[in-house]
Amino acid sequence: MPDFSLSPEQVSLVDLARKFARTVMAPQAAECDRTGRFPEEIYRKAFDAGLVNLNVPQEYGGSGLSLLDQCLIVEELAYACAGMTTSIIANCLALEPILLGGTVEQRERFLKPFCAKYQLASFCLTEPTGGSDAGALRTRATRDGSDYLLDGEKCFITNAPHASLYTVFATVDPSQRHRGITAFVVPRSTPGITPGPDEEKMGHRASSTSTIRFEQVRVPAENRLGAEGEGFALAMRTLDQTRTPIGALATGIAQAALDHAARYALQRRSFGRPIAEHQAIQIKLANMVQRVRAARLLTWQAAAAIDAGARGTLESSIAKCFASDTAMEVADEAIQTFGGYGYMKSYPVEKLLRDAKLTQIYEGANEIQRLVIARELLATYA
Ligand code: COS
Repeated sequence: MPDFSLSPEQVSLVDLARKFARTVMAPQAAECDRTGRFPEEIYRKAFDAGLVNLNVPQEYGGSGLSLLDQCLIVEELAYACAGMTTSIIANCLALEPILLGGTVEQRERFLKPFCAKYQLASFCLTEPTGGSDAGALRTRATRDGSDYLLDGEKCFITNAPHASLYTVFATVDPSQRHRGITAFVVPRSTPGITPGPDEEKMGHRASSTSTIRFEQVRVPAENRLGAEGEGFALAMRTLDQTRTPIGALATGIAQAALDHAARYALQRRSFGRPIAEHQAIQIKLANMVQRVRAARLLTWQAAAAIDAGARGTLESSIAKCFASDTAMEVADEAIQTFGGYGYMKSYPVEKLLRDAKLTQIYEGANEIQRLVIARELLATYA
């Protein structure tokens, strides 16, 4: 019988993240959502609390947490504000290629100074002409002596205008499709980098998303992660690690929606009694709690499998896909439980629906997750 209880250390992590989320993040969440403000002071406090760079080993200055521990934290943060959580965990996504593909020397050179103080990093893969078909990216890496020159444009890049470090995927030869893709670590101080203005987004409005342009950006070959052509597999291995925390983030949104709906149902009255006593509402709540718990279990299962050494391609796609669909469904049902009030911006649940939507799209649209799941599944029957 598997033991799903948390260790005392994990309970402490949850307590730390919950306290931070509810006392520091939650009070600012509605204002940041309304104005689109990027609350950098909160991200600094998250860094001081040890809630940023969760995946980086302590020897390099990070928190050195297992994936399951990261998921426990991410769910708590997202319960308070998914947008802020996206900006906080974007560092994990951007730094993962250095952890997976960097040499010991590169990890020392990039991660130690980066993690020594508050800084943000961005993962630069998606381009205006292609997101799902990552193998078709067009940003060029042209060899020039002992350097490369990067030219191209990325889009939908979290934290791009605020980051001091970028992991950039570019191709040394587009005719080779994914076999030409190569990964580089690029400091913001390198000439030729221009982040675009913040996009006006439907949700996750406390996070920053923009394009970023690279024009004749000179990067020394010692900033290349792995060999030429190894970048695509490195991006996929990175996403195998980071899609599970997106499952946790979506679970946090879903749990918040369920909590709001249940509390509202107990105090809102219709036909002479609390609406929680109507079967129509009870059935909604019963379906919601099942989905939320299943999403959490699938997320924990994926994290535990990866922590135990599995590649996790199948498990992380299942967790991300199921939990994000759950967040959408549960937020939708929470709005329905609130009725007209649920549609109003002065109530908290419409934000949850807008935030949930992105979790079905980023780190691989759920159509791509289903493609990955089907491929992995069918391979076990072949
Ligand atoms: N780990 C390691 N290697 C992997 C891998 C993984 N999880 N997945 C694929 N690869 C390797 C394959 O083994 C193959 O290697 P070879 O060249 O040696 O044969 C290579 O990568 C190409 O794989 P594949 O044929 O599966 O590539 P496709 O172009 O058919 O599709 C998908 C790949 C669609 C799965 C990929 O493009 C993808 O995940 N797209 C979504 C991208 C995304 O999530 N973007 C969000 C960015 S962050 S917001």
